[in-house]
Amino acid sequence: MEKLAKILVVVLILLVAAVPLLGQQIIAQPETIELRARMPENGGWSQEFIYGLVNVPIKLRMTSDDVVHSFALAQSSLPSVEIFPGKFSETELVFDQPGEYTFYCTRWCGANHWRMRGTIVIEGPASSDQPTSVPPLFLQLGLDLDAPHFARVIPSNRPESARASERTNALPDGLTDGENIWSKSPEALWKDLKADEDLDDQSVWDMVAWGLNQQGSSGWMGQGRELYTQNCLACHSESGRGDGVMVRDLPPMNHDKMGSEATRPPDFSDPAVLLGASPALLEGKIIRGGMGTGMPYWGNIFTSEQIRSLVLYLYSFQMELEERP
Ligand code: HEC
Ligand SMILES: [Cu+2]
Repeated sequence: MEKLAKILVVVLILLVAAVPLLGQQIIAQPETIELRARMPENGGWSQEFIYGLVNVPIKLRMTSDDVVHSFALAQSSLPSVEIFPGKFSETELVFDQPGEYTFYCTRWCGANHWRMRGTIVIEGPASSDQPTSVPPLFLQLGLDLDAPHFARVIPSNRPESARASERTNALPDGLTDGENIWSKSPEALWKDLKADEDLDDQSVWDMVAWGLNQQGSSGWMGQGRELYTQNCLACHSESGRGDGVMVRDLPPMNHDKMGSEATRPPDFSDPAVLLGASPALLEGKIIRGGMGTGMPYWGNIFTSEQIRSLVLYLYSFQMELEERP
């Protein structure tokens, strides 16, 4: 049994090693690559892998075999390119670093739309100034993303960041430490502050909202709203209740079996859901996705800053946050 596993592993490794080689031989140094877009049910992108070299331009000639799609390069500021049936759209890409770059469709072309993703593999020498990446906090903390996480302590009024702003000349320690805020659920942060500060419950909730608000970079709210509307609304819905058009026919979420079966998303309008979840946990879920549940993974699509904006935007279903100037 073990031997079989070993052989399998060897074969798999050989296969993995062979795939880039094969691809390279067939389409090394492409001048122009034709990329056909199709709904995932019809086969998805005609090429899931595109190979290229550092600093050699790749010209993509794209068309659709069914409905309107759109080509976007993940983690980049490149505007997406619409792809129409019967027409060709072109775009040219140049990469100055080797690596794997994700491309994806940004049009809701069907229930499996988010599976329309592919990889551009770039080979060649790395330039020296490549930034080193830090693993996201949920990995550092070893969080179980699928453990139930309902909050028991719920504010009687909506927490409001602006109300706490007046007090911020005397900040408790827990609110000046970004990692502390990012690793604790709002409920846990509230309990910590409540134990240390001689303040009424609502004032402490307002401080929690203020602390979260400080974690966004400038423009986070607009960015979060835009990303949510474009990528999350179809399932999580505008109200955050989790009854978007794509999931209406699915059974409601079962929080005890989170992350295992296809259900509707959790109800973000229920305070117990979000106030019991730390930013690190929500971030982890967005990066990793829901495994078997239909919650897509976004880790290779958005930058870490975009994901932060999304996390904070989710909390705004439960608190009054404000854009900092
Ligand atoms: C295709 C449907 C779908 C789309 C699109 C989708 N989600 Fe989800 N999401 C789900 C489902 C289903 C769950 C519940 C399953 C789970 O938690 O594993 C979920 C769970 C989550 C959770 C976990 C919440 C918790 O309390 O644990 C977060 C956070 C989340 N989604 C954020 C997002 C964001 C942000 C986007 C857009 C960038 C997004 N989702 C897009 C279906 C979707
Ligand atoms: Cu699509």
